[in-house]
Amino acid sequence: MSGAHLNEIIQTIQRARTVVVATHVFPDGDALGSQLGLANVLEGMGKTVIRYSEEPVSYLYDFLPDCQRLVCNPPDPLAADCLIALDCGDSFRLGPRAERLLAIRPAIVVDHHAGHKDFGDLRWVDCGRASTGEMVYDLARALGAGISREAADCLYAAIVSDTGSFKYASTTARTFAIAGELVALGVNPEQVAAKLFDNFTEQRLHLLQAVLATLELYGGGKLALITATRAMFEVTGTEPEDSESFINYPRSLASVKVAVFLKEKRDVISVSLRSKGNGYDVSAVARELGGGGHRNAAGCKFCNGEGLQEVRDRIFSLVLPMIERA
Ligand SMILES: [Mn+2]
Repeated sequence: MSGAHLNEIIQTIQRARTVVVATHVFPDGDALGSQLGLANVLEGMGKTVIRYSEEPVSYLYDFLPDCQRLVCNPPDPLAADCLIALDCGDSFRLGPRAERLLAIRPAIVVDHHAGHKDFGDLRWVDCGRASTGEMVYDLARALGAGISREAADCLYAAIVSDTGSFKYASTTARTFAIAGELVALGVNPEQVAAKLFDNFTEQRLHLLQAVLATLELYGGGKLALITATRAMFEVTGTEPEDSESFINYPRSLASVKVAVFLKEKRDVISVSLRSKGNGYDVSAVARELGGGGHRNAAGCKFCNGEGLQEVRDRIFSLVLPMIERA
């Protein structure tokens, strides 16, 4: 375990009495698992912990221990001894109240995003790590803290989420070693996987049916596109969060190198990008369009009234040349 400010991070956390733990907006399994897991670890060390989240947690993750303890109001910056921002590649990912959160000093940043843009006072950023959950595990060990069953469940869910169930190229021997230690602490992998993946409602399956019917292939089968329109959400009585993980279906095609999922939400079109292997860096595509992420999993948003066709064309103008180059 190494990092520019790691020793200072450990000393700062050890000294702190009140800690605010935050993560990125629209939090995924790694974000929430890391946040709730670390919060639990810190409470185990006798600290007062404030779990900040911009919005209430999605039903997809409400099985995570202590998620009902997330609060939507940032505390008075003077009332906390430090902030820990987890899984945020950029300060704006902390949400509209990032500035107020970052007024809590020192601000500690733990992250693994490619193209991470430095912010905060003390940083541990390692793009070679498969998940922030993995880094939180190492941080807990470096703090000499105990890891409860609840914290272990959170960190395991974080790791499974960000490695695509140990499938992505970012998965290392260290990832498995940490997952193994979490299982030794009592995590039941079948239970966590069931909560994360076998959690569909009937409406959500109907949404999947409609979305998969939009499948289109380009670039000799290397590029797959699926689309979820506003009408599909309305007809099936679902919300955009119900389309979480649908991107894995086009990605599952043997010929596909890059999968693209366009989601038409109320006034935004969000784009999920997935790729396989080292030759297709979708985080570069996302960054070019104002988003971010990892080499094999990234995303961006279009908020200026662009139509689906226009968004598709902009994505393809970057992805198709990448496919031809590889
Ligand atoms: Mn992550």
